[in-house]
Amino acid sequence: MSQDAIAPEDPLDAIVVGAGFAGIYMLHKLREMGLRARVLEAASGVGGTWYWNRYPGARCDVPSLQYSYQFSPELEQEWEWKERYAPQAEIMEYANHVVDRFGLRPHIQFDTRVAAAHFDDESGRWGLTTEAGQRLVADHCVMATGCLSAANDPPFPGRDAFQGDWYHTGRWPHEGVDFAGKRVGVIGTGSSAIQSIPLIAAQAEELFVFQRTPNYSIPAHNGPLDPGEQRAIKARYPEYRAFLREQLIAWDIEMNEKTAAEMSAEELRAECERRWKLGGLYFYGTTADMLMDQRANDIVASFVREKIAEVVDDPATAELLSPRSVLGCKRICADTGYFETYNREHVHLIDISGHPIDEITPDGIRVGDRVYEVDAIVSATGFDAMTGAVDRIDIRGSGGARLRDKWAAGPRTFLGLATAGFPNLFMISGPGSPSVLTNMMNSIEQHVDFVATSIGYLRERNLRRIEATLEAEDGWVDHVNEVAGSTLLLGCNSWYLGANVPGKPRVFMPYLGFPAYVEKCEDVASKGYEGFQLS
Ligand code: FAD
Ligand code: N01
Repeated sequence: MSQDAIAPEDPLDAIVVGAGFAGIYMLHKLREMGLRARVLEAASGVGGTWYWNRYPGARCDVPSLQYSYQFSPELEQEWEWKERYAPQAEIMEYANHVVDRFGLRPHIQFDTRVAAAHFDDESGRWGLTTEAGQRLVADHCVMATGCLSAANDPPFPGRDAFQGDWYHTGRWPHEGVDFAGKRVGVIGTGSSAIQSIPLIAAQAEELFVFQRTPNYSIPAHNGPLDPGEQRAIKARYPEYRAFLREQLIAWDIEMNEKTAAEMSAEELRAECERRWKLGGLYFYGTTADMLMDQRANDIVASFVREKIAEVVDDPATAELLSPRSVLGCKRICADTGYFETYNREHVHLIDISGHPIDEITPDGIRVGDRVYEVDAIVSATGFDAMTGAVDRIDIRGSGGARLRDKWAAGPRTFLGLATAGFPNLFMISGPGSPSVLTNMMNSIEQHVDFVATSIGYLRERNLRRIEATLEAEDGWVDHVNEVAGSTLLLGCNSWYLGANVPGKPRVFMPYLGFPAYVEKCEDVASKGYEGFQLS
């Protein structure tokens, strides 16, 4: 692929930023439409999340047969998943297979980080500049930059002086890390920490886990995928996918239709036990009202705390590991032997809820008077979610308006797809879309299809510009907030609210309700892109 600038007189039809599952499918759709498109990707390979997050134990929490593309029935049939929940390596293999199967690799430019994207009112085109200074021009720009791709790496004082090794789970070395014989500190107890801690503990000589807030985690019960189950799903894939699209979070969690109040105490207890055995995120479906009704949530949450107390030998450690917040207001974690790990003598839980990490010293982590001496630190501190990746690009729309300024008090979009003042710019799973509250493969495909159809619609009619109206955007932002406000999802300091990044405005970013969302998108398209201005 030529690194030369594309002359303004020879622009591309579209530039896609990012080669995760969103960028891969977007490129495929655009090429299918006969358009000249290129993907720019900061990494040296495809896969996005699964390229970067190679920490021990990284795997999907959506069953493999659901976390996969549905756009190609042939692909759907020929790919054989090996485990119930696919590990990172298997998902990477799948991403690479898709890219080669559909001949996409020559159109992806790797090791290319986009630094700026500016809209030119005169030509009606986007000009992109890479960190290396390459300039490209295109009619449309699609940000497929990911909801969880911008690492949140808190600037702990003294960090640069640390003499050991420093890792972030979302930037894990490709060659792997050997912790044998090492004293290790893990900062954070979110999903990434919960997946990696048991495996790091199995290697390390001593492990210190620095916990600010405990998390709800349910055993995943991963294992080989039953070939019979795989055959059965494949035999009815279209029907199964249609069923998934009808679900609130676009995946099959066997949602209980009864509310807590509609069940007897015994029935509810039995359902909690059944869900515990089903494992992982099936727990979201324990009662129909778990995310709406505090009482229902309290009952299910206290069941999880009981399980933690049963598993963890030391009562004080069990108590520290027991979350008190709303179950599900942060994404529930799925683990393999997480709580059990704290029964190992060389694993120590350090409570930093009342007193944060003061500093990183050359040989460890200081909290108050005590320095925990370690050879390696794993920052499992998550992501500047949903807005981080786009915010890190200098995006300027019509009249030179900066997206960072427009979003200073929180992101504002119409459908999480577009934002007023930024014509011909689309986002895949942007803030205001169901995205992270769904099986993201479903959300990604739905978004890409919407964007591709919109571009096709414009071209058929010789139109050159599409832009969300301020009115539609304001209405949508109000609706997203209203839906979130009717749930318990605002009940803790989650990354859904941006609360994990100091200084980030507290705004609930995703939209709850995949089917209602799809219906809205279809309605918008059927009315000639109502809520967008076309010219
Ligand atoms: P990404 O995969 O994040 O890809 C975005 C790409 O854009 C990256 O490759 C990045 O390098 C590139 N990029 C960003 N900025 C720039 C720039 N300025 N210039 C050039 N390139 C850029 N979702 C689920 O539904 N189920 C799961 O079980 C699940 N597990 C997850 C586990 C982990 C550890 C994480 C972090 C996320 C998980 N997710 C899960 C969410 C996951 O992010 C999505 O499922 C999906 O992979 C997102 O695909 P994407 O293409 O939208 O974004
Ligand atoms: O990140 P997180 P993650 N000092 O933000 C702590 C997906 N995912 O990478 O809770 C000390 O959840 C922070 O503490 P607190 C999934 O959607 C899925 O684990 O803010 N601690 C928290 O404990 C997930 O939700 C899987 O008080 C600090 C942790 O770091 C999302 O990605 C696996 C701190 C960060 O947890 C993000 O998960 C992995 C500080 N300054 C990821 N700053 C699956 O299982 C932050 N923390 C599929």
